[in-house]
Formats: sequence, C-alpha cells, structure tokens
Amino acid sequence: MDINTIRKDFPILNQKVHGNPLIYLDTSATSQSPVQVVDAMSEYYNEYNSNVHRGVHTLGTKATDGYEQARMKVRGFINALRYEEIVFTRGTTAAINLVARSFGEANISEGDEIVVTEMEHHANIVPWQELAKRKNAKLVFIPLEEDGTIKLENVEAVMTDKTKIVAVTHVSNVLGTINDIKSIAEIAHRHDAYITVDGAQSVPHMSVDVQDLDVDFYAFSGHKMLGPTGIGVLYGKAELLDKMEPIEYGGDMIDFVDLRESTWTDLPVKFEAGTPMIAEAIGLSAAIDYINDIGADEILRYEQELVKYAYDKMSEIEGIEIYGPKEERAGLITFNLDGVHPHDLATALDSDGIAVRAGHHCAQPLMKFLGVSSTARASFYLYNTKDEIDFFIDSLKRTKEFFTHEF
Ligand code: 7TS
Repeated sequence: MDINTIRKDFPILNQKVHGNPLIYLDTSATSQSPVQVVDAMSEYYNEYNSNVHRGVHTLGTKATDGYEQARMKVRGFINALRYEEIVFTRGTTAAINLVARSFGEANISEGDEIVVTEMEHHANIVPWQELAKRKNAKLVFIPLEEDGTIKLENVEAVMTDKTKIVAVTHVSNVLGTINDIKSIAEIAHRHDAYITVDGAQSVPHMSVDVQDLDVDFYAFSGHKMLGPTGIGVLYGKAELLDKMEPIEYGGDMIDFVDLRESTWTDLPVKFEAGTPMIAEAIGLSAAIDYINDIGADEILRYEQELVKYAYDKMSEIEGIEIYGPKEERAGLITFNLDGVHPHDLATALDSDGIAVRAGHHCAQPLMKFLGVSSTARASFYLYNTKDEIDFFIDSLKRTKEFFTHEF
C-alpha cells in the first residue's frame, strides 16, 4: 500500500480547514470517495444517464448493464451465492427496516423474542422495537462485558425456544468491538432462529464472506466504504427473500398489474420499486474495485497498524478514558477527556483542521451502559497516516491543557 499514491486519489483531503491541513478522522460517519468513484458517476451522467430495466435504446441498455454489473460486483465482494440475493437499498438503515417490516412482520408473533445487543446503532434497535410493539413480542438484550465485548456463553444464555431473530452488529461504531458473527450465527441457527447482521462498520474494513459466516441477512452502506451516499445493500438468503413480501410497491417491481390485483417480479427487483439509485450503484461498484485493487486484507492490516499506534499514544494522555476493548478492535477510538466536554473538544480539534465526531453516535442505550451522555470518536481509514495521528494527539494534549489549566 503506497499511502502517497492513495492520498492523491482523494483530492478532498488536500485542503486546509481553519488554516491547517485537513485531518479527516470521521470515516465511521462517512468515508471519503476517491476520484475513481466520482469519475465513474460523472461518466454515467455525462455519457449514458438513462433509466434501467425499461428501454431498449442504447443508453438505457448501458445504464442497465452498469446497474446490474454493480450488483454482480457486490455479490462477489461479499461472496453471496447468487446475484438475486443482493438488494440495493438507500443504506444500512433502509436495509434493516426492510428485514423488520417484511421478514419480521411475517415471522414474529405474540410472545416471540427478538435478540439484540446494547451496542447497536439506533438503526438496529428501533426497527425491532417497533416490530415488537406491533406484534406484542419481546426484545431481549445480550449483556455486554465491561470492556464492551460479547461473550458467546451470554448469547447462548438468552436464547429460548421463543427466539425468532437475532439482530446484531458485526462491528460497533462506538466501541470498535468485532463480534464473532460466525459463532453467533451458529448459536442462532441451533435454536431455530434467524440472524440478521448490521455490517455498516465491517464491510468497509475487512473481508466479509456471507456464506462462510452463514448469516441470513446482512446490511451495509456505500458511503462508509468509499462509495456515494444514497446506496446500500441488503444481502438475504434467496430462499428467505423469495418468500418475503415487498414493503414498497410501484414501477419495476411488478410482474403483472390488473385494476385490482398485481403480481411481483423475481428477486431482487421485487424489493426495488421505482427508479433505483443508478449512478450510486455505479459509484459503489467503482468503490469496490478500488478496495479490491488494494485488497481488503491489506486495508485491514494498515488500519490495525494505525489504530494500535493511536491507541498507545492516546492511552498516555492523563485523564483520558477510552471505551471498548484494548485488543482486537476495529479502526476507531471512542473516548472522553476528563474536564473537556466532547463537543468542546470536537470544536477545538476542528479549529486545528481535525474532523472527529462528538455526541451519542446514534447509540443512546450504549451511552447509558457506559454511564456517559456523549463521547468523542476518531475513526481511521486507508487514507490516514501516522503523521496525522501525531498531530491529532498533539492537538488533544493542547486542548486538554487549555480546558483544565488553572489560572
Ligand atoms: N449501523 C451502524 C453500525 C452504523 O455505524 C451506522 C451509521 C448505521 C448502521 C446507519 O447507517 P446509514 O448509512 O443507514 O446511516 N453510523 C454512523 C456513525 O457512527 N456516525 O454517523 C453515522
């Protein structure tokens, strides 16, 4: 991995913020896109912008090819068995809502249990809460260890003969915990339950093989993996998707429409009513090419090097609290500095050109578990450097000194 070459692909990084070089440490919220992604999308708009699955004209055919090839690209990227198992959605949130509204609606009855964790992003809690309310079902939480990890024996312990769905994140966007999805899937299936996984923070940073993990559903977003906003993916096993009802109706998803009755077309378009995100799918495809060219394993290795470097240096700062596991963590660090509110900290860092996120990170139940109302978070990707981390650490120390200095 040649970091200088990589950084040239991200012109957005080459700018000053408040007079300082931008240091972008907020990839967990949204990653930056390389020129290859932006070029692929502008090529679509400049050369073959057209609707898909409709016309026979040349542009329409080319747009359809681009859109469907993007689906094939995603299939290979997560090693799904069939391209029909790849449904394009607006993002992770929309994908999880689709599972809850469609699969959940049909498979959850009164008294059933849906297992989640306290480390979930709101996107993987609220749809299940609402489903549970509609159905008089129960949400059950896998308890977290103090360091924010999950013990498999605790997964086993919450499973009952009423458990129908286990909904869990692969990587926590706050703690950086990497959950053992393969083992959790095995436990779920042994109890005749289904597993749906929030992959928003995993797919961008490590190679994911949905067949090897043996998950039933897996959701992720384009904008966290170098791609554009407005597109994400729901992977689902074909035999499950096949039986599911759409949650949106209209053009493209129908087979035959009569005045009072209609039938649906085949997977996966059955779940993609209306004009889909064509440019975005093409951009996502270019993002996958970019990741594949470098290699997901190489990206993970580099990020692990960065996060370890940052963790060791941050740990030396007096009065810092870092949340989540010390070892085996993804490329993000959530923390608080004694005496400095996270929002003040993020504002001070911004004046040094450093972008971090502050707040509850859409994980309010987790904040409660940690006993805080908000935290700051630095997250890393393939375009960050150790020099940037040095500057960030230096800025953290200066900020702490400023806020806690006794005059
Ligand atoms: N799940 C996880 C684990 C996430 O981190 C996020 C976004 C989502 C779901 C929702 O993804 P979306 O693309 O549908 O919005 N996480 C964050 C974050 O950590 N900071 O801003 C967004």
